[in-house]
Amino acid sequence: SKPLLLILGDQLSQSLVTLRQAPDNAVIALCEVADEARYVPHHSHKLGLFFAAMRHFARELRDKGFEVHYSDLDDADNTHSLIDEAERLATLYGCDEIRVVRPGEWRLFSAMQDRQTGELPWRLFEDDRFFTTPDDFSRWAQGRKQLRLEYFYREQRKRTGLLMADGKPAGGQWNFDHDNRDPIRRDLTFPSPPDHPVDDLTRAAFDAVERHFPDHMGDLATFNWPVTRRQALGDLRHFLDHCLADFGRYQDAISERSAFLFHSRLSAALNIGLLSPQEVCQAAEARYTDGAAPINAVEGFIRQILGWREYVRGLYWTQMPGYKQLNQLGFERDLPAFYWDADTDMHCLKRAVEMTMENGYAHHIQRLMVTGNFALLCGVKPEALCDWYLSVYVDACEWVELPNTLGMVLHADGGLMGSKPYCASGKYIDKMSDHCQHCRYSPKQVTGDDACPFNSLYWHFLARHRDQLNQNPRMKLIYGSFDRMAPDKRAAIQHQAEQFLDRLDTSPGYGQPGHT
Ligand code: FAD
Ligand code: DLZ
Ligand code: SF4
Repeated sequence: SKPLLLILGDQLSQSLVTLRQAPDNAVIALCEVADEARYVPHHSHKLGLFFAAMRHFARELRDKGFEVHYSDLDDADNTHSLIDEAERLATLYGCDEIRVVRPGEWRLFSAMQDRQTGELPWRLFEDDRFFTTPDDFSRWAQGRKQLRLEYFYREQRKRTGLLMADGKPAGGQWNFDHDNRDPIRRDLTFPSPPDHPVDDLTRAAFDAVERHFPDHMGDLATFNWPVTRRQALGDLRHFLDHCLADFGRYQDAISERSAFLFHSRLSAALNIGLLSPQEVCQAAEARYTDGAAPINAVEGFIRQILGWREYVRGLYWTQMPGYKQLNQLGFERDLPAFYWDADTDMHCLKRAVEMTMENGYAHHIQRLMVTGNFALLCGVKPEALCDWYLSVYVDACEWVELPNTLGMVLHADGGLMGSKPYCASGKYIDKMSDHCQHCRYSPKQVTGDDACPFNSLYWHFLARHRDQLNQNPRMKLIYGSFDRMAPDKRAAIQHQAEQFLDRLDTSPGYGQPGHT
């Protein structure tokens, strides 16, 4: 047998199971295809990242002695579809099967599964670069009335032994979240991430992106993501040395002054395979053991990777394909136009979208409590919001993007990702950020020309979905304070929110289908 090993753009790990088990006659294929670049209008940094990293990975494999075919976007015979391209190359090289590791998206997974019994059979391998497999998750979920991250996470701590001492959680608690709520102090300075030089291979990938996708969001002049394992290890080291110790306490903060704060910026490198979640968690744990970083920081960080990252992946694979159709709160609105160009006078949103445009990145609290919260309060339909998140972030792969957007932000999965919606008013953003002092609106006012729109939208959202949300004991207090408001105040708030929503521009943004 002579296999073709198809390596997808987010499978750039030397430890990939198909590579570990590659016979001497195997042909390896990496394929740049327009279908993957266009099915949503990806940010140019995301395209640059994938293509530059794929080109470097192909070179590393060749250097190790593998026979590698690299389909370039500019190749005249490129079919521009992953499935067609793999089959074309298998025939070209006389291969009798195609081996591929589970892709990161249902769309490709089901197309590949359908081809397992064809004349040129596809063989799917489980992705063992995670702590858990979808089967592990499914076994854990079986028979549970409610799925909760916290219980899944504790089980993974016990199973892996990460941050465990004599069978007990290090530091005496599983979770140190209550220590992780500090806003940014005015005198605080932020570490700057290392600069990665752009070599010839990366430059050529950027040129291809600029020629083929000139109207996608972003400018490659500001690109600074790691495209090789070596660069990714440099970013990991930088995070451990300069950010980890403060990661915990500022985890929920938002600032005008920095797009990255003390976050790791490692999601893209992890998701495309340049780093493994195991090595990242072990390296963070070692900083706790050495006394270089406190438990609240290290536990908070490891929970994101060992907990959330595995949990969302388990949910994705066990709930798809139905998950993508869920819309529990019945949302119908299109995406506001400013999500594509930052043209809004709401300062927190403007800054979150500007940072996104500049870096293909926004940190978790911006994604959840600024752009996410606003979309939730306005009732943006899941497919529109999910396409946006999948397009604009360099780390966006559907297995992780979808549960976060549809589940955590839009509460469209009926509570699998969170027992209650993460809805908040302008008061919350004011507490956690320094944005409001630069804004034309006041977070203290609920009605009137200067009132922060988040405030009336918040109450309007709660009123609109009372039937679904007031069953939740954690929401009872909030509904109690709404009900204690004078009726004319409640009516004024409703009016304010409705006027705002009537004026909200949802025409398709620049680079979007339907945009004129
Ligand atoms: P850090 O804050 O340094 O966290 C460390 C690591 O933990 C991250 O690199 C990431 O691998 C993991 N992590 C943290 N939070 C989550 C989470 N909620 N789910 C899964 N992993 C997590 N993350 C993606 O990797 N891809 C996405 O497409 C994506 N889409 C998102 C969409 C929305 C609406 C929201 C609210 C969150 C999304 N996230 C996504 C999760 C999170 O926002 C990013 O992982 C994080 O901001 C990446 O930056 P960082 O590496 O600096 O993270
Ligand atoms: C995101 C992406 C892009 C933009 N381009 C390619 C590509 O040309 N070739 C490829 O193999 N993969 C690409 N990817 C990643 C795939 O879309 C990814 O494997 C799936 O989205 C699953 O996560
Ligand atoms: Fe955002 Fe409202 Fe604050 Fe303006 S006042 S920055 S819109 S929260």
